[in-house]
Amino acid sequence: MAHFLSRREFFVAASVSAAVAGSAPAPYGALPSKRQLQWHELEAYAFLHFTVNTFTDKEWGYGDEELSVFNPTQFDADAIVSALKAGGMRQVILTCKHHDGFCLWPTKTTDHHLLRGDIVKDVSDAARRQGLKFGVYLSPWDRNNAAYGTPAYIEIYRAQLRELLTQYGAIHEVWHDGANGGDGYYGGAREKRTIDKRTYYDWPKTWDLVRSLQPDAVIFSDVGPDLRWVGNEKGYANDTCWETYDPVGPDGGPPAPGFTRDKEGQTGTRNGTHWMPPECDVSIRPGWFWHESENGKVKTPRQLMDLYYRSAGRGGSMLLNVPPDRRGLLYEADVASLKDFGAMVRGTFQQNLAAKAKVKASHERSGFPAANLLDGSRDTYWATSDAVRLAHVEFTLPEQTTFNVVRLREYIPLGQRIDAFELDHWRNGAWEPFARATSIGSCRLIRTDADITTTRVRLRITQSAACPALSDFGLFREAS
Ligand code: FUL
Repeated sequence: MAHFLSRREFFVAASVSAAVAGSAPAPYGALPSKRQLQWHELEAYAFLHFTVNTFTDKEWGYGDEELSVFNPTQFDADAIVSALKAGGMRQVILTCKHHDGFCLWPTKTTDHHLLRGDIVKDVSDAARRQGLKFGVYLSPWDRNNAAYGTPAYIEIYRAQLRELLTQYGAIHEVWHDGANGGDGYYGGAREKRTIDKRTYYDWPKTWDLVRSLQPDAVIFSDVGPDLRWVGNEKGYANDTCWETYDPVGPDGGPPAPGFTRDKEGQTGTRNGTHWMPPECDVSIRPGWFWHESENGKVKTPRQLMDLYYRSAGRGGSMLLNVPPDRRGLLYEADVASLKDFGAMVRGTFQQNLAAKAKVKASHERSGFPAANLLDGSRDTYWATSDAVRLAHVEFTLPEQTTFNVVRLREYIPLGQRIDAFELDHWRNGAWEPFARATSIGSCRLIRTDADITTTRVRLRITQSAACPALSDFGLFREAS
């Protein structure tokens, strides 16, 4: 079969040959895999929490729910996916089985599944039709299954994964929850079962299975291997947030999902041994599942935008939960908020106000001109020559320009190199600093407190572990 290089492959190949010729910078530290690079481009995507809880008004089902409880009357996967798409979501992850053990597909592994239809099929088909990627959440904790706590359950869990990863086309993310509260129905035993989170699930074996069935899927858990939990369910990473991370257990020993120093995920580890960027999960409502009592507590587009800056804008992703209601549709208030949020993101970033700037860089490396920062592509980049860590780039705008958002991206195939930077604008005949920050990684968004109107902006790299390599610089005015 003829193999044509994709744009990314072409540029990676080009930079590799440039490296051979001695002009491309050497990579620094842990590097992203191809599947992680693809994931970085998603930036915002959705979670759908949907199970018996939607009908019983709970957050954690006990596992003894009647199958007939799950009874959406107007379920419409296309309507759900198109509302998510309007909100700018590029992927959808479905809770195929939550802690209650109720499966949203007609699995052969247990009788505890929906009575008719196949919600996993409907949502994955709708996502594919509308150009969104699809991911699966499969709760390791199963409060229904009689075998939970024994080795037999691990085989059931893997068989469920195998069904999900072989029957529904391409899967782009697999989500392993670390939560476990102990008690449950467990086939009628109604007791508390405690497992050793470090050993019971034998995660490496399960992840090998995921790799063998869906090699392009990123795997999320508290400890990766591809994506880390950001350590809170409020949807934000810290202002300093590294793409690399070395998770450890609460006791300082080996970590496992549900057995980490959670809060460390918010910042990550500078110079960590693993490229393991943060996924920032949050619900559009207080709970993960739909509750009538929360219909008046839907986050506003402004609140969602702020979370976008603090997740996607700090090198991670925004994973926004929008739970279907008892009809099997997204509730009107959620749909309205999503729509306005999506319009705000699109409106803000549709035009780079620096696109026509004249660019002048210090210590520019030949063949990697700073003008590449403005071409809107992640595949071209600017870099300084090897010995230069501190550098600056000036952008002279064709006219007085007003902005309040700055976007920077490092060329991450070469690792996370930059430690700190500052931004200045030209005001009354002199440079005046207006922002100072640390980590950049795949995407750094700076939202200024006030509008800035100027004809010149300057980026100063003030600390870098290796010569800086940036792929994007943009100025934007936030759409209201
Ligand atoms: C947690 C779960 O316990 C919640 O119910 C929800 O699924 C959230 C995304 O993860 O660990």
